Amino acid sequence: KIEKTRKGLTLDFDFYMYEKAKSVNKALDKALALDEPLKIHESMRYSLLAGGKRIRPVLCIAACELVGGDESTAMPSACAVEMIHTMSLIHDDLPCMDNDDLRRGKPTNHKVYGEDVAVLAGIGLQAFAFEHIAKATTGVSMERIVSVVSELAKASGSKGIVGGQVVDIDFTGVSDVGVEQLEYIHILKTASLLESSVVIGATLGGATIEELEKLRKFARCIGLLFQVVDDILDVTRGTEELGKTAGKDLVVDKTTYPKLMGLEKAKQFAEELKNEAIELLSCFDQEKAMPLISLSNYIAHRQN
Ligand code: GRG
Repeated sequence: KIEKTRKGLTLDFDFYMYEKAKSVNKALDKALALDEPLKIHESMRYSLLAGGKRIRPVLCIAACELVGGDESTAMPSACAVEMIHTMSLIHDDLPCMDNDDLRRGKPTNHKVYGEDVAVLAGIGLQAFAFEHIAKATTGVSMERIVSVVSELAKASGSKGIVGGQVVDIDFTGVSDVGVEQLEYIHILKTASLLESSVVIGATLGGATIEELEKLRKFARCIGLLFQVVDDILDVTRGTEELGKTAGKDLVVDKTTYPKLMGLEKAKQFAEELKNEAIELLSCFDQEKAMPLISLSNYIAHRQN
């Protein structure tokens, strides 16, 4: 698909995404070798290399390139962001969380390796993410690397995905969750890692404080947009309120944007978030901003 901006600039987005995801997959495969002890590395690699859209690492690389950095400078952190994302998916699928049997079309990690190994694979991925940033990042000042580590640690902790998950669990089954509470959950649970992917890429690329501020706002918009679209897709795919797992006997009582505001208003909200995100990029060179503009459109209109 050829993406065109208001100013008539174009980008072959499918090709862009394909090429970037290919580079990320290659880097992930190389970063996490099948080493001793074999079982844990096999389990970590099983989920890390199981496919996935690779949106977070591509956002990280695109933000780095937008402010003048190279793909290679962002790659170790782009891989780290995907490792944290994979860790959260492994743990999200566990019997004590969502109890899912399938992820990315394959049996979940605990179904293949057992619950004990799956928990450890998540922890192993989290630790390795930070080791990889520290060991493999080159050509960036220590100050910026420390800032990247701090950004990713925050996004994966109690003020990020862990916090979002805990509040989400607390609200499961509660019938009067409001839009503000829903937004709070999703900013932590989903948007924080997407936001940090962009901020980390821009930090590594040498962004100024002003550029970082703009890009953080942009990323928060697309982070929330990602979740609103996820909720809309649940309705349009007909999976809302149904456990995604065949063997699951519980009906998940989950508050979503379409449930709170209706499908049409949720779609309208998604469109507003996308427009706001793209507007926040207007201060950048529009040709260089094309990948992030196209990624915003992709997140808004994705079908999976
Ligand atoms: C132990 C640090 C730690 C965290 C675990 C389980 C948990 C705490 C948090 C859950 C976080 C979670 C699974 C959020 C949902 C995010 C989301 C919308 C995932 C789907 O992302 P996609 O569509 O997936 O990018 P692919 O498969 O394409 O990568």
